[in-house]
Parts: sequence; C-alpha cells; structure tokens
Amino acid sequence: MLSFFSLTHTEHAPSHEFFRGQLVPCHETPARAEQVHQALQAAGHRIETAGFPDSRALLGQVHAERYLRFLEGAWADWLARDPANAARQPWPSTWPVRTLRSDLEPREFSARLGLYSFDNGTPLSAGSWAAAKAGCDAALAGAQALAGGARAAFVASRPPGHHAGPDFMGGYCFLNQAAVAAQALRAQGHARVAVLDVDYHHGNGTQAIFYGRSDVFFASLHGDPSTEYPFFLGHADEEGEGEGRGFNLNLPLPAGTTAEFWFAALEQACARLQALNASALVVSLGLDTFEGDPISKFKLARADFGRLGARLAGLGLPTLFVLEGGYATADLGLNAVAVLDGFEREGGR
Ligand code: Q9C
Ligand code: ZN
Repeated sequence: MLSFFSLTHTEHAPSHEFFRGQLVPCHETPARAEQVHQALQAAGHRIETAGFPDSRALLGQVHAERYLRFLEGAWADWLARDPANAARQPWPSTWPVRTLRSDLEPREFSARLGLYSFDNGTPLSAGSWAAAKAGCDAALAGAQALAGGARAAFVASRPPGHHAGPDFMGGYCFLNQAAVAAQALRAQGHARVAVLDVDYHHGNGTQAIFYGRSDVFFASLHGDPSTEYPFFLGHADEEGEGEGRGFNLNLPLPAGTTAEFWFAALEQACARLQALNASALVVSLGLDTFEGDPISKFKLARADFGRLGARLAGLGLPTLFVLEGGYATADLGLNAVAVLDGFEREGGR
C-alpha cells in the first residue's frame, strides 16, 4: 500500500511525561515511527517521504487560528522567557475550566499553554509544530492519492492527532491529521466522509471538531472513559448535536476486552457507516489495542489486526489509514503492516 511518511517527525522528541504521578520517559517516541518505516520497507510497501502539499489552508478549517498561532510560536515564546529553557520542557500552569475565562489569552506562556491544553500529558519540544504540521501535509498527500484513484493509502505520521481538538492539544497530540484528511476528502467532493477511530483511547479531538456536522460521521471503539483516558468524553450518549445529531457513534468497551467483543463492536460501527452512505473512509489507526501495549488494556493480537484490515476492505470505500497511538514499539511496525496486508488481501489492493 502506498504510504506517506515525513522524516520531520524526529523534530518532535520530548524526553519525559507525567505518568501515574511520576516523570517517566515518553511513550510516544521517534522510535515508533522508525519501527513502522522499517516494517513497511521490509514488507515491500511503497513509501513517499517528500514533496507533500502544504496543508496550512486546511488546518484553518479544523483548528482555531489563535490556537494555530500559539502552537507555531510556542517554542520560540518559551525560549524568549529564558534561553536556558532550551533544555527544559514546558508544562501548563493553569487550566481555564468552568468559571475561569477561556476567551482571554494571557501573556504568560505557561498560562497560554494551559489555555490550549486539556491535560499535562502532552509534552512540547522544539520541533513539535514542524512535526505535527508535516504529518498534516502527509495526510493531505494521502487524501490526494485517493483522489488520484488509489484504493487506499497509509499516513505513517507522528505525533498522533486524534486527541487534538479545534483549539486544544492533549494525549500526545497537537494537530489532528485524521480531521485534516477528512476535510480534504470533503473538499474533493465526497458528500459524506466517515472517520472510524480504532485507537484504544476515545478520539475526543476528532469528535469535537465534527460534533455539529452531518457531512463527517465519527465512530469510535475505545476503552470506557469512566475508567480510561480521556475520561471526559467518549460516552455512549454522545450522539452529535444540531445538524450533527445522529452522526457521532461511541462504542465504549471495558478494559480487558478481547477480540470477540471488539469485533462485534466493529460490526456495529460498520453497519452505521454503511447506512449513512459515506463515500470515503478515514481510519484513525491506533494500535494501542494490542495485547502487549504498555499503557492500554485491550487484548488484540497481531492476527486480529489483519482481520481488521480485511474487514475494512470489505466496506469497499476509498480508505485512508492515519497512524495514531500504539506504544508497544517493537511490535508497532508489524502490527501496522498486518492491517495494511489484511486490507490488500481482501481485494483492497
Ligand atoms: N499523563 C494516544 O494514544 N495517558 N494517546 C497517559 C499521561 C494519555 C494516548 C498518561 C494517553 C494518551 C494517541
Ligand atoms: Zn491511544
């Protein structure tokens, strides 16, 4: 399968994150993408690494301009406060929840970082903007490949994107590559695009971006947010609002869910997707549903990823896979390839 891979991902390389109250080495690392790249190559998939179109105009359709301005300038702003910050990671200081005002953008950097974050789990580094933006460019390139007649393509980007909403970062995500891809497919003339999110964690950012819209259907299978990150979105009663009512489907599953129940939920998502007549599919391909994932609690095996690919090929839609989470780094490449090979085996070229 044709894959799009930006080498700029290496510029996003924070060192540590908060995890269960401790600072630990980041789970979301450059090594993840390197594993995927190697596995794609070894399996004979064609990989494009350069010459991507500029996605900046599309970014403004899924993210707020003031958020984009903040993110693009964040590292320079952080250094401007103290050159020694080059060796430090910034953290948000205050989150404007409930009765605090979020319409104001404070001048203080750590306060602005709080304004545009919903967690303290998304460390920023010097090249976060460049890497995330390059991932969006790759997503646009992938969408253009579909427009050019490709049956499917894979965007192997990092950092991931599905927790990034209209004006916030979170969950290791800054810019929402899958949302950019869906928006690009809409601009190509697909009247309705489906985004199917199979990452272990609910794609709260993607849901938020499309919640009021009927032209992009969002469906997600994920760990039940009553115990799993991101906790505050992803519940079964979130069905969309206004025009978007009926175009959001959440299928939360308990920690410990095995393939049998996971694939039953996938069938529900596929049935809705077909009933709504989507003409293109974006798959937020998180691989942290793997039984060996260090931060997640589903029990899918490598063979199940092949089965997933094959099932999605059966939908018969132009399909763009976008890499999201997956932290069992040594297995990540082979798990990604298992999805793509399963898709192609089932006639998805
Ligand atoms: N303090 C994705 O899979 N929880 N993101 C870890 C952080 C956050 C995962 C603890 C997990 C986010 C794209
Ligand atoms: Zn995840």
